[in-house]
Amino acid sequence: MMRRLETLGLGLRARGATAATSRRMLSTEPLPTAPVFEKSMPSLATGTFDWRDPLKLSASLTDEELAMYQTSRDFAQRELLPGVVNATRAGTFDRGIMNAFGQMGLLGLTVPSEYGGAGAGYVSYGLCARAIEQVDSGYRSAMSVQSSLVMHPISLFGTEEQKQRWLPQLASGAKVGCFGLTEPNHGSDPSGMETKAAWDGYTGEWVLSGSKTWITNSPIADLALVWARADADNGAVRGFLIDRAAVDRVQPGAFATPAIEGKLSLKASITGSIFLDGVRVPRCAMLPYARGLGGPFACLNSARYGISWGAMGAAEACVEIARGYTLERKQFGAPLAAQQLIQKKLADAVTEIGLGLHAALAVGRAKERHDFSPEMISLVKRNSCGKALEIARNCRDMLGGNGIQDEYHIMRHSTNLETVNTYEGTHDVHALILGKAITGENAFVSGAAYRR
Ligand code: TGC
Ligand code: FAD
Repeated sequence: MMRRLETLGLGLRARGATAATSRRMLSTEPLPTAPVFEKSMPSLATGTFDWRDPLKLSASLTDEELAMYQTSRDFAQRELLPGVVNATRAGTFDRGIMNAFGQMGLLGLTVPSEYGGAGAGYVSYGLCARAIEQVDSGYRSAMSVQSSLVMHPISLFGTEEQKQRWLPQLASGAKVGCFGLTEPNHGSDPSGMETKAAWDGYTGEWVLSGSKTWITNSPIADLALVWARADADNGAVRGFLIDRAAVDRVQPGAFATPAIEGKLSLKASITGSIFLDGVRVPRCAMLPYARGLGGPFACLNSARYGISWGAMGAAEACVEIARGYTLERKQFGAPLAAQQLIQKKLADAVTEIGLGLHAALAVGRAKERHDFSPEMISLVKRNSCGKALEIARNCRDMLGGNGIQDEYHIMRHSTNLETVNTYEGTHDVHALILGKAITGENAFVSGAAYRR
């Protein structure tokens, strides 16, 4: 075999030398001089690497979007960060934050300006969610429930009268809204909804009975958007705007919203139940243009999208803190940041944040082009929440014992992200939404198919 290769002129090359070298080794000719390169080749990598913006997200944003991000970030760091540790220790939400959001124009960012909104795009909305969640997921919750789950549906499904009445007050923070979909027996599967709206033809009112649980802002809400099955509409799911003050005037106690105690997550956010004991609301309280579960799910599309940015904001805050800490902290005679395992954790985190923010941006642009599907939103909501939770846990680990101290913030982000990974569709529910779209098979087993 070797002989055949040598006959073909390939033998020497097969042992690591070229035909030209082997000929030259036998010759007495002078060796050719090495070529002189006048200039070194220019590097094509002319950009610089910024670990805070590893994939140059800012280069894909407009000046207006960058300004909105910077302004909301400055606001969050200046006004929200100083009080968040004590608010979490006390388990309280400062109602004044809603007014501050209103003054900053952060409520109803995508709602048209004629109703008090900012008329901004979805990317701006996402960037603001990111900036607020860099401080606390609970503060982003308060902002996004009001914006995506109360103002957005009124704007999308409401009458002109409903818009005029509620949107400007919600935009300024003068009124607080909440969104009641989840029930004690129906969380991931709202199709089992038991809350009823009975039509009283004598008085021309809807009479609401049932209960909702785990409702952000319900204890302080002036307005509750409650989803219920309307008997006069073949049990279709419809949205009702409940004005707390109006109900309390004529039916004290019929509308109750006690706070849920004992939370170990989102402690700086207020969460409660809603109990409806024959609450009477006028005909005009129903959102006329939402019928079926598609109504609440359309609102969730907007809120879930915001979370895909927000969760990455929480992760960014954790990385910033962990990087600073490990640069300062010395063990075994060297900064922790000089150790390979620490660098790998930081590299993984910065990678996932860069990718996650770009994915959220892609969905935001698709939303702005009206070219998105709910599955795209499931993908980024699920990815951002799962990755942010893992990043927060790793960052907590990098701080060792100090990592469990609230003054270092990371443990608070980590416990908050447990909720963010659960609400608005759990991590696994979004996997099943994607699985259905990928395979065409529906993994949500219906009660009728279930046999003990
Ligand atoms: P399915 O049969 O698939 O759909 C029923 C109807 O709804 C429509 N639809 C959607 N429309 C718009 N956007 C979406 N994302 C939609 N998803 C479904 C669908 O087209 C259909 O319409 P139609 O006209 O044919 O009737 O419904 P299903 O019962 O099989 O649903 C399964 C599943 C898992 C998708 C759904 O139940 C789900 O998403 N579950 C998760 C529940 C959830 O996310 N709850 C959130 C509560 S609110 C909250 O957590 C706020 S936290 C706020 C904070 O503090 O930030
Ligand atoms: P369940 O549905 O009981 O799920 C329990 C577990 O089972 C989860 O791991 C889930 O992934 C898994 N599971 C469920 N179904 C399946 C399946 N088919 N296959 C495999 N696994 C499955 N709701 C509102 O309406 N408005 C609000 O403002 C609001 N704010 C919230 C604030 C906080 C702090 C929290 C914690 C929740 C809030 N929620 C709100 C409720 C939230 O949306 C629900 O908690 C969430 O949808 C999950 O429902 P569940 O808690 O009943 O869990």
